[in-house]
Amino acid sequence: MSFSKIQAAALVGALASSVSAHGHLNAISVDGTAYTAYDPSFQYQSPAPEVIEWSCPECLDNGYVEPSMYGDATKIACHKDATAGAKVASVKAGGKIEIQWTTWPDSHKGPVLDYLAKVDDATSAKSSDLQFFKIDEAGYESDQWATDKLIANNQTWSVTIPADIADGQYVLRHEIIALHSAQQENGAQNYPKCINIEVTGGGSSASPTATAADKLYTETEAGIMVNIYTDASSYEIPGPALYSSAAKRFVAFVKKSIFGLGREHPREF
Ligand SMILES: *[C@@H]1O[C@H](CO)[C@@H](O)[C@H](O)[C@H]1NC(C)=O
Ligand SMILES: [Cu+2]
Repeated sequence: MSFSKIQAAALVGALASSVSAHGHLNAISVDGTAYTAYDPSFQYQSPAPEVIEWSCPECLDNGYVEPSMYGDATKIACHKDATAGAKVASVKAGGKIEIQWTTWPDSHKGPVLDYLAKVDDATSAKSSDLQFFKIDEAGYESDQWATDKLIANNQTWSVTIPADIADGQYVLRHEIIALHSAQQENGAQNYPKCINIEVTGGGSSASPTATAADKLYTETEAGIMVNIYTDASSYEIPGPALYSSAAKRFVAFVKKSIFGLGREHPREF
């Protein structure tokens, strides 16, 4: 049987989408201060601009990390062979970080997730040493994917730093997972980006339980291998449980105790 026109069109489409439409970060605003984002073309500048975002020379194609790489922290933590940014942005605990992408294709629907990893010195941190706790997650709600909301908000995602975490430096891991081909094995596409921050004025010294990058996801968990064309409304966001501040966890505990309604992974409400 010959290679059909449909197969050829699908192949051309897949190749085109792997190089063209994806974005990278365009700008990062930390507590209202604008910071330059990393651009993969920086590798051709000498000296390369120093920024708070991690460098990823392999990201010239604006490509993704695939599920077969989930066991490799040097890929899934902060994108392929990424290395620490030279600068660090200061943010107050409870403060806000606005992360803007250059563009995002409407077809690449999926969740947006944000994590923090506590580090001594973010500028010399290594992917394989990062231990992440999740501070923000959005999947499918009210007929909208998180990526639809990001596109509608000028390609921008807003992350609030927990008010109760310990002061010090962290690597913020911001990630979109595109699920348009996730009905097949190894079909999900992870787009992680890392940003160096220093948290000041934290309300307490909470040190949430954290997970190494190579343990964040498995290739076949419900939120990674999923048919979004049939199962969007029951979508389960992947990765470890969301960290919520002590007060929120107390409310979740009371609700669970009284109503027996608590989720296994309590969410913010
Ligand atoms: C969207 O972002 C661009 C680039 O950062 C900015 O110039 C523009 O004013 C923003 N648009 C809105 C509606 O905020
Ligand atoms: Cu694509």
